Amino acid sequence: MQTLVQSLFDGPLDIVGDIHGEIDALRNLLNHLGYGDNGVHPDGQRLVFLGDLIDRGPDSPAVVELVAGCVKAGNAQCLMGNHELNIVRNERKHGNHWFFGEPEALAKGGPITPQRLADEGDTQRILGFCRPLPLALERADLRIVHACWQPDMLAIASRSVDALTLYQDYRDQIEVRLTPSRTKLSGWWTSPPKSVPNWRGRSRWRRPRPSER
Ligand SMILES: [Mn+2]
Repeated sequence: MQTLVQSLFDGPLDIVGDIHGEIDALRNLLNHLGYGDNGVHPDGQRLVFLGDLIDRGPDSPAVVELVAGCVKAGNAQCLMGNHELNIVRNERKHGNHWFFGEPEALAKGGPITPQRLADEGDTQRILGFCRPLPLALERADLRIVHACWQPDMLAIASRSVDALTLYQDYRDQIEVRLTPSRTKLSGWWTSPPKSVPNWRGRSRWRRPRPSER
C-alpha cells in the first residue's frame, strides 16, 4: 500500500513549486522547458510538482487538470501542499472560495484576480486528485517535501496512508496540548524545554519526547 512518503522518480527532474492557479504561466513554463502534451519530454526528464497548485490565481481547475494529466501519464509526480489540504479538509480560506463555487470577497487591498469557479464535476475531479497526494518523495540522493522535512513527522507520514486522517489525528493531539486544563502537556507549547538543542535552528516545533512531557 502506498504511504504518504513515496519513491521519487529516478533520473533528471524539473521541480516546479507553487503554481497557485496561474495556468498561463504554467503552460509557458512547461513549453519553455520542452515539455509537450501530458508532460512528455523528448529527453525523458520528468516533472515534480511541489504542491500548492491552487488558489489565488485565475484558473485552479485548469492547473489541476493539466498536472493530473501529466501524473496519470507517468510523466510527473505531485506533492500535497497546504492549499490542497485545505480543500481536502473542506475548509474555506481566503483565496479558495472558487472551490466552493463562490466568488472571492474583496481582499484587503481591493479585488483579487477574477477566478474560474468550480462546478460540481470540477470539485469531484479535484478532490479525487488531491486527496491521495503524498506528503513527501525521496530517493537516495534527494528528498522533496512542500514545506518542512521534520524527521519525526516524516517517520509518521511514512507509516500513514491518508493525509486527512493524519491531519485530524495530529490536530486532536495539538488541541489537547493547547487546552489549559491539560497543563501537563500544554506548557510545552509556551516554553519549549531548554534541553532541546538548537531549538530555533531545527524546525518550528517538534513533538516532545516522553521524557520531556
Ligand atoms: Mn504552501
